[in-house]
Amino acid sequence: MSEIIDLQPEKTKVIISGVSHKTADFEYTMNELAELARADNMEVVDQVVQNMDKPEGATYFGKGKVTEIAELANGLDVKFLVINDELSPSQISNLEKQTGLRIIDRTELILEIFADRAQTREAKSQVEIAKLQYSLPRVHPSANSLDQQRGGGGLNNRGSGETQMELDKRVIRKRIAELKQNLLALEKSAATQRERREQSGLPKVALVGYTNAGKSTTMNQLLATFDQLDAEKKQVFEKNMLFATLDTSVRTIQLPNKQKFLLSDTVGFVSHLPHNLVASFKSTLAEAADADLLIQVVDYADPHYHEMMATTNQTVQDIGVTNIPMIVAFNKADLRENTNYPEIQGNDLIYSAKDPASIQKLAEMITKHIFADYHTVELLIPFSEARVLAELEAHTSILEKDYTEVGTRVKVVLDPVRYNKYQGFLLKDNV
Ligand SMILES: Nc1nc2c(ncn2[C@@H]2O[C@H](COP(=O)(O)OP(=O)(O)OP(=O)(O)O)[C@@H](O)[C@H]2O)c(=O)[nH]1
Ligand SMILES: [Mg+2]
Repeated sequence: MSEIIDLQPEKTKVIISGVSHKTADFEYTMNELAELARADNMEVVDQVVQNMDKPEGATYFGKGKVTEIAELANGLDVKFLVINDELSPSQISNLEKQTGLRIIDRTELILEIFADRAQTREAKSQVEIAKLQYSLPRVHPSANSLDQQRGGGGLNNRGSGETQMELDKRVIRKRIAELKQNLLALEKSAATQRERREQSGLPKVALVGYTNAGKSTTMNQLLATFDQLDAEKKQVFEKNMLFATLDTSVRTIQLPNKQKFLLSDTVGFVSHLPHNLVASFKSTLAEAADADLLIQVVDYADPHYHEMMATTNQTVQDIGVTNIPMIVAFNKADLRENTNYPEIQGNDLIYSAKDPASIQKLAEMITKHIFADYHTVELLIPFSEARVLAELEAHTSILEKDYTEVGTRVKVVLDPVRYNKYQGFLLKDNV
């Protein structure tokens, strides 16, 4: 009999905890924290909540709670405590001393998941910068090390400890500078690619939304429906886990009427996304900031979809996106009871990314939005104006083309700028 080998790494047992300020979304953020912990290969064995107006300055939890947590962890043989907030460096070190537990705050947890998921050089550098920035104020003097725990560490040791700490910080700062330099080079080439796409004159549509909402699935289904030739090799990674996508992918989609647009899929959001991380990912998110239309994908089957939308809207604002029209696409309708789909409601769509009719509807809505001020016209281009024909062929959707005695007749879809530019060749307007 062959032996069964379990390749899953062992799960780390943790207790999750938080201070409830009696806000409505506390329970939701605690559930989300449990999900995040699971995404980082942890097993949540218990949960501790303290109700109070605001956390204690020195230890985050009150004195009694700290003792309670230490005893609970001891009884459950747990060595890690995950906390639903970003803590100050001194809160973390005080709590670690008083409980004997390793404290992981929300920010560190999210950074860990991102670090684990990052695949490309760009994503890896972005995450490393955010992690180093997080660690900078948390570098302890080495007096905090084993030596001191044993009761050693007089004045002299302390002095050398501080020197070591300064040294550590210098090394970290240097590494951050190095990574930023490398990123700059990568960003430049991403910006160049963006410019090249800009010159293509194609409208840009970006999928945004909470992690695991179905953005990548939506992109893949649009590709499979409208770009059958290359769909397979253009597919992006989709999976039932938090932060499946960390990089931006851009694909060209051609609709049956030959109109083309660029579709981008990017990193998903979560509430209280660490500030450093958002800053680091700004370049990755630039595709969204550049878009002509945003599609916010929402997991309509999740009872907390309202909070998820609020988080998404906030994050979109944080990355400096304003004034871009948005379609809210309520996904996973197949998992809800008594929900008709696909169904258009005003500017929004209720759909399932796994349902072909839904994907058709979504494509129609996209078309309506981005091609609203486009004109389908017939032009007659004299043979002497070969350059005009070349430009049309490169940058627009030509629906029909034939040759007459006086020139080339084309039926073509023009954006507003080109519509004005080629008035002189107009044969038939708005056909
Ligand atoms: N039942 C059902 N499942 C769906 C639907 N759309 C997506 N899913 C599933 O939801 C999970 C997450 O989908 P993704 O497309 O990876 O989600 P995402 O928004 O790209 O997530 P991140 O990359 O983490 O931000 C996958 O397991 C999908 O198969 C849907 O309409 N119905
Ligand atoms: Mg994705």
